[in-house]
Amino acid sequence: MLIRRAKELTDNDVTDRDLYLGRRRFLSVAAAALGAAWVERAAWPAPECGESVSPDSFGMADEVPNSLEQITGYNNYYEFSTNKEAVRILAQDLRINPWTITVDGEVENPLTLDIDALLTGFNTEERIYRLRCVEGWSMVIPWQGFQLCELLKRAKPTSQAKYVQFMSLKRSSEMIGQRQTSLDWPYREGLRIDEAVHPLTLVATGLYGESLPKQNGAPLRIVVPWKYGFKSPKAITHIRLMREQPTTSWNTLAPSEYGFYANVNPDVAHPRWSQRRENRIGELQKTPTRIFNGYAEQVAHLYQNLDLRTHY
Ligand SMILES: Nc1nc2c(c(=O)[nH]1)N[C@H]1C(S)=C(S)[C@@H](COP(=O)(O)O)O[C@H]1N2
Ligand SMILES: [Mo]
Repeated sequence: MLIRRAKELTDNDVTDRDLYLGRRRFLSVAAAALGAAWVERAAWPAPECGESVSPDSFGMADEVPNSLEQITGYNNYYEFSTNKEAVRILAQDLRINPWTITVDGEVENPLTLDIDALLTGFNTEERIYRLRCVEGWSMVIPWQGFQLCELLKRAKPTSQAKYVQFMSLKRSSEMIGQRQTSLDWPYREGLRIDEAVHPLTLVATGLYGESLPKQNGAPLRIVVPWKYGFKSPKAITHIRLMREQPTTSWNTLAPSEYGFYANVNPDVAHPRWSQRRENRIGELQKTPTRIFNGYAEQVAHLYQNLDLRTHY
């Protein structure tokens, strides 16, 4: 296992970590190994932006993915329907080619890429992530994708860029759920910039080795595995770097139920139900929900100065 505390490092660990990080980088990190900050970082050797992650890192190899049938047959996608079983059929009406994505706002280099550039121009890898819906169900999904930081880097965020807003497609001719006012369209989400450039934050372009199914957000969606599923917007067309915290669809609809942070947290109940346990799709017994959806080693340091009860 790669996840160990600095004070427990042995020669074997050093070899593992050395291989993982590359010798030069390991030496420079080791040289800076002083105090609590190091223990924090040593918990998980975060890769550089665009550097791939070893498959046994953050428990990826331990999780058994849900079946393709489960992942593509039970979906939240309000643009099509609030009925999770109907989405797989209704979403097939969406035309996903041509498709462009624009990155603008607080950037030096605003850009618009078409889907082919996105599918070929980045460091795509497999990431097996848990997905925990705020409603209390969860799955394990083997995504293909690349780190969002890679895309943001190309746009060169300015020093004023503190937040990132995502906008999904608005096209009610094909997205028939948009004829309903269940949410204000387009679907909008957002992250703090340090969350957005975290190496776990993915632009997903496929799953199970195939291009992304339409019901899962084709041609591309964001995946933020330590947050409730609604923070992982599908079918995005626009990313805007911002100075202020962006408004988001679910938070606008019901601020007391869906916070901006929405970190998975068994200790903070939803106003209408407990978040202590979850129903892993396909399993009979409920399973305990984990803080940050099991990714605390990787992300807890982002929230050191935040009260997770008020910033839910
Ligand atoms: N554009 C858009 N993105 C969305 C949603 C949605 O309704 N519209 N639902 C969210 C919710 S609530 C969840 S749980 C996940 C579900 O992702 P999946 O269907 O791929 O499992 O997508 C999220 N992304
Ligand atoms: Mo969800």
